[in-house]
Amino acid sequence: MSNHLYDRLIAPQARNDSCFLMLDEPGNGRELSFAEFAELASQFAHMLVEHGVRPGDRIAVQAPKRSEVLALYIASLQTGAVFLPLNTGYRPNEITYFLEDAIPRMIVCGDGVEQELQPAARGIGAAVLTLNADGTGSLPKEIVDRPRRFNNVARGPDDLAALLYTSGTTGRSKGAMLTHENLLSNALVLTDLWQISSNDTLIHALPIFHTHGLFVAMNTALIAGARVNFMSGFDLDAIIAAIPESTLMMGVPTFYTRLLGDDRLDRSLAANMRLFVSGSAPLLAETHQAFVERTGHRILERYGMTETNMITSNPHDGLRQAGTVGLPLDGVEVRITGTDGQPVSGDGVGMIEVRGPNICRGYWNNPEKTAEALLDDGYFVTGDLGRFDENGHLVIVGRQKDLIITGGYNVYPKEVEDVLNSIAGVSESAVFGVPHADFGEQVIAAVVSKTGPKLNKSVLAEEVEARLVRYKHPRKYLLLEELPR
Ligand code: MCA
Ligand code: AMP
Repeated sequence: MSNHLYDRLIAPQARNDSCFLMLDEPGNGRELSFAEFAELASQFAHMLVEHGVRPGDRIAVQAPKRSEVLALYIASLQTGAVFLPLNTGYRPNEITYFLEDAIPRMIVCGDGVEQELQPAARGIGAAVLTLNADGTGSLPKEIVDRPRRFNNVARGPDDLAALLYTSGTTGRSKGAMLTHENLLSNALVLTDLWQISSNDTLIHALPIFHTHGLFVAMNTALIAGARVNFMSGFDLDAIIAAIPESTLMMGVPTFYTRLLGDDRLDRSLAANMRLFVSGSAPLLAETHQAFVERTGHRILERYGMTETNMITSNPHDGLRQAGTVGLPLDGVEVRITGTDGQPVSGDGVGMIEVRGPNICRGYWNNPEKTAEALLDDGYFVTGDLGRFDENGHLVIVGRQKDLIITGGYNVYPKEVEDVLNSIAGVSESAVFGVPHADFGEQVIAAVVSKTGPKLNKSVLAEEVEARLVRYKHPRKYLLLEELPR
């Protein structure tokens, strides 16, 4: 049956025996062809159906970066389910919130956290399967001897394909509801714009629980029939070794500053490379320039959001201008509005608002936040401030939302402050970002104690450690008598 996203991502590759994934994971061999991957996904689809997964059900996955997770993503599409990837570093209390909000039919996690997630899973009646970094766990066992073909459930453009949680300035994380068409339209435009083809080999060192690593990188590679060097994470030596054999890399700015910090990066190393793409956080103009001088390559910067997929991109051919995020993608409209909500003329600064087939349907179970973000005329309010330059390129000048981006991960100060403020002895706190050479920004907390015994920094750190994923942790605590206002 017709399945909007699957039919473009996988169906054309279903008999393609050429290499799709180059894997460094135990138990899977070195390479997986497109055809083998399609069969693996179908086996997972049979498994999902046997577990009672119905169209519209959510499949929550907090599992290591392995090809089985990609296959589960595709299997979710095939069965009409909604894929819900979760950061592998989230603490059980963070995961419990997502589970209780999304009420998935199935949860896939590592053996190490299974026991901790079981009570929440029982509460919502979800099955729990496990997948570990070494490929062991109950999930892989479940697909042995399953048929390698699956009759897909019919899905149209507006059906949900994925639910990705993204934090907000106020309140808890919200699940952005992404449809088949949101993902497909964006992947088609990017594949075309960045001229990705079956001649490409992509260095994939990003996590696959975010838009960047999962959709921008993997959907485009699938559509183009490109080969993917699927690395378990960012390993500088592995990337340096892969560059001469590769043509394409996608990364956050930290990838590029780390590469620049290594003397092995030079023109000859990068001679085979066709394109370096950066996004998720601002790429400093000096990083762009240093990269040109060292390698001869102009990093192509693009801009997007979980809720909108990619919005703008610098051109493949033409002016790739440092400090700008480029032109609106084909089919995507971008406008700048003032505080009165009216479009700003010329190069005036204002709120970046976006409309197009890439914009999510809204937030799961959250009509109020949906109404705040999605305007009646279809524009989505990004919370980013920007202006257009004389070439029509978008320049992001700041953010109206209170957000720190560290190494491409978003930290909303309010969420960290809420944890700090709940600790006995804390009167109030302020969490903010300071520039950081490796991560772009670093999280710092200023904390005021209630009158009484002085606060102990290690108590603060312990509490934060238990309740928040590592990248949200303040790297420094300033104990103050009062907050400077
Ligand atoms: C790791 N650490 C971090 C971060 N990553 N701390 C703050 N911010 C981070 N991003 C911690 C580690 O836990 C460790 O802590 C210490 O910092 C050093 O870790 P290191 O080994 O250097 O880190 P790493 O494993 O090499 O990871 C750095 C990384 C990674 C490769 C930059 O953070 C990463 O893959 N970032 C990409 C995130 C991403 O995909 N973002 C896209 C979302 P300790 O040793 O003290 O325990 S945005 C998106 O999808 C939108 C739509 C878009 O536009 O793309
Ligand atoms: P998220 O939805 O968590 O993926 O984060 C999206 C946010 O990341 C955007 O609203 C921007 O603030 C920021 N972002 C993404 N790409 C860029 C970029 N190229 N330059 C500056 N900020 C970016």
